[in-house]
Amino acid sequence: MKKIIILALAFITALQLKAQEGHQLWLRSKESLPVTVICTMHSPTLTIAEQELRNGWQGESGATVKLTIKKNKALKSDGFRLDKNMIEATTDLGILYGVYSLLRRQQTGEKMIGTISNPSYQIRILNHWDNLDGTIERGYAGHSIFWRKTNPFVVTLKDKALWKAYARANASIGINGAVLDNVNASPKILSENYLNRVKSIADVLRPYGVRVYLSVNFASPISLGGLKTADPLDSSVIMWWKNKVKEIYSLIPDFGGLLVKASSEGQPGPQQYGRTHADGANMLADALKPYKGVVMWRAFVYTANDDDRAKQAYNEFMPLDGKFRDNVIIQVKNGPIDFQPREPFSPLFGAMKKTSIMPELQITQEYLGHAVYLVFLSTMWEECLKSDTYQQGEGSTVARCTDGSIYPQKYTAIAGVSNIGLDSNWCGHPFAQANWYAFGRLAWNDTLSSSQIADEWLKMTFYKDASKKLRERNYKIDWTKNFLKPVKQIMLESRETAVNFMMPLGLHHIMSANGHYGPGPWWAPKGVRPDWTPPYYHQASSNGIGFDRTAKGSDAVSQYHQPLATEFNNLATCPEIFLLWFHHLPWNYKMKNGRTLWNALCYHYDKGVKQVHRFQQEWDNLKPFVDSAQFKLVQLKLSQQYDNAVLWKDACLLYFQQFSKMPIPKDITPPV
Ligand code: GCW
Repeated sequence: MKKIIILALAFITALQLKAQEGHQLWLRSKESLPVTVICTMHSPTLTIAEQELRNGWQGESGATVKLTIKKNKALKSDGFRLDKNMIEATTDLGILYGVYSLLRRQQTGEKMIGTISNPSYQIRILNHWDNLDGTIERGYAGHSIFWRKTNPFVVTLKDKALWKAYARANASIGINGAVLDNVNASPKILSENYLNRVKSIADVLRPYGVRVYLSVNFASPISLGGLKTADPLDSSVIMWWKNKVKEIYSLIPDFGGLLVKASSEGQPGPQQYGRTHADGANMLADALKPYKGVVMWRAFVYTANDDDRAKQAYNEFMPLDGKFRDNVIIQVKNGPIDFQPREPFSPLFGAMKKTSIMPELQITQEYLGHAVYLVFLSTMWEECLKSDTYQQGEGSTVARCTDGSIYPQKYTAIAGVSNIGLDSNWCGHPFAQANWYAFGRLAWNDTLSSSQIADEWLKMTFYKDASKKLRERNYKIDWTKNFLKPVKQIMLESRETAVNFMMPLGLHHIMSANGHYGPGPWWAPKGVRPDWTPPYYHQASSNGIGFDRTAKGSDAVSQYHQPLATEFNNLATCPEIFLLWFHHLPWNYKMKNGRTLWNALCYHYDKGVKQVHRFQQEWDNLKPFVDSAQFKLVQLKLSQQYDNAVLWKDACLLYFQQFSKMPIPKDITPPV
C-alpha cells in the first residue's frame, strides 16, 4: 500500500513538473555543451548559478568557467564582471546575475569580454495586484500564482514549482523583489495563516534573490488588531505595527518591507485622523528600520474636487519634501493621471529633492488593450525614463532623478505592476511576456534602448521555434531577415499604434468605464464623480477639444521646471504628442503640417487602424518561424485588436464629430 502511495505521489509530481515545462518564457531550454564550472564557495544561490551554467552553456565546448566572489570597487551591490570564461562579483547573487547575462549573450551574440554591469536601481520590484481569493485586479492572465480561494493555506509541490519558475524568470532579468498582494490590501494578509504562506513563498524565492514585500491596509490595527483607531500618532497603533513587523521578521528574516496605498480611492489613511502622508509613512518606517525594511508609499492620490486631477499628487506631496524618513520611498506613477497610453512624466520626478522617489510602471495592460493587444511597453517606459525634467539643469532625466545619479537617495527603486497569472503562458499574450522582460531589463539598466531589449527577447524566445525544413536551410540568415527584423519593427511601433487608434494628440482617459477596454468618450452618468468620466478629460464641445492646463487654465504646466513650463504652455512649442493634454483648441486649429485639428485626429485614428492591419499581414507571413499554437494565438489576438481598433476609430470619430460638425476626410474609411 505504502509503495502504491509513493508511486502515485511520484507520478503526480512528475505530471505537475511537466506542466511547468510549458512555462519557459524567454528561458527556452537548449541543448547544452559540456563545461566545467569552478567555484570555491557554496550557497544555495551559487548552486543555482552553477546548474544554470551547466544546463545552458552554448560557448566553447569543454571550456572551464570560474566563478569568483571578491571585492572590486567597480562593482555596485549585485553587479558583476564578465571576462573570458570568468564571472566575478562581490555577492553570490551577483554571480547568478552574471551567469544569466553570460548565457543570454551566448544566445544573442552580444559582447562579453570585459563587461561590467551594475544595476541602475537597488530595488527592482514587481507589484502584484493579487487578491487573497486568487483574483487579480487588472489582471488578464488568469488567477494569482500566490493565492487561491480553496485550500488557501495548503502549499503543494505544484505551488512550489511555479514559484520557483517565477523566481528564476525574475532573477534572469535582475528583478529582486515582489509585493505579493494588491495595493487595495486586505487586512487579512497580516493574519497568522497568510503570513505563514508568505513565509513559504519567501523560502522558495530566496535563493533566486527575490525578496518578498507586502501591501498593507492602513486600517489593519482596527480591522485585524481590534483597536479603536489607526491614527499613526497613537501609541497603541504604533505598538501594534511594531509587534506586527517583529512577527513578520521572525518568520522572514530578509523581508523587504511594506507598500501602502493610503488616503486614495477610498483606502484608509492618515488623513482620516488629520495626519499627513509623512506621519503615516514614518510611523511604519520606524517599525521597519531595525530590520532594514523599507516603506514604499504611493503618491497616487486625487479627490473629487475642482482641482485638475493631474496636479493633485504634486500639490499634496511637495510640501512634505524632506519630512520622510530615509527608509521611505515615494512611489510615483510614470504620468500624473493614471497609466494612460501616453502621458507626460509626473512633475514629481526630480521635484522632490530631499525624498527618495521611485517610478511605478504598469506592466499589466489595463489601459492598453489587456491581454488582447500586441503592445510592447518598453518604448513608453523609455520615453518616460529619458524625459528631461531639467530639475538640476539639462540632462536631469526621470531615470537620473530616481536612480541615485543626481540625488543621494538612501534607497533607489523602481516598480512594475505585474501582468503575471496562472495562464499557461504566464501573461495572457505571448508578446506580453516581452513587457515583463523589458521591465526587468530597464530596472537593471535604465539607459537600455527598447530596440536592444526587443532584440534580446525575440532571439531568446523565438530563435528555436522554426520548422525543420527551415532549419535545414540557411536558418540564421533567413531568421534574422524574415523574422527578427519585421517582428522587432512591429514591437517598436506597437505602442504608438495603440496611441493612434485610442488616444492620439494628448487625449487621455476616454476609455470605457470600469473595464478600461475599448472606447467610451461619452460615458458620464449622473451621480458619478466627474473625474472618473471621460468628458472631464477631453472637454469636447462645439468650441473645440482638449484640457486646458496652460497658465490660463488649470496651470498644471507650472508644476514643470523651466524651460518645460513655458514649452508646454506655449502652443508653438508644445509637442504635438501632448497637444490636447495641455491645450483646449478649436476644431479648425491649424497643425504644423497644415491640417486642421479635426483632420489630424481623423488621420491618427485611421493610421492606427492601418498599422494594426499591416501587423496582421506581416504576422501572416511568419508561420514557418513560429510554433503553430503560438502563431495562431497571436494571429487571433491581432484580429481582435484590429476589430477593436476599428471600433475605437469609428466610435471616437462619430462621437467627436457631433461637436466638430466637420466631414471625415475622403481618403479615410468612413465609420459604419
Ligand atoms: O489604475 C487604477 C486602477 C485601479 C488601481 C488604481 C491604483 C489597484 O484602475 O484598479 O487599483 O489605479 O493604482 O491604485
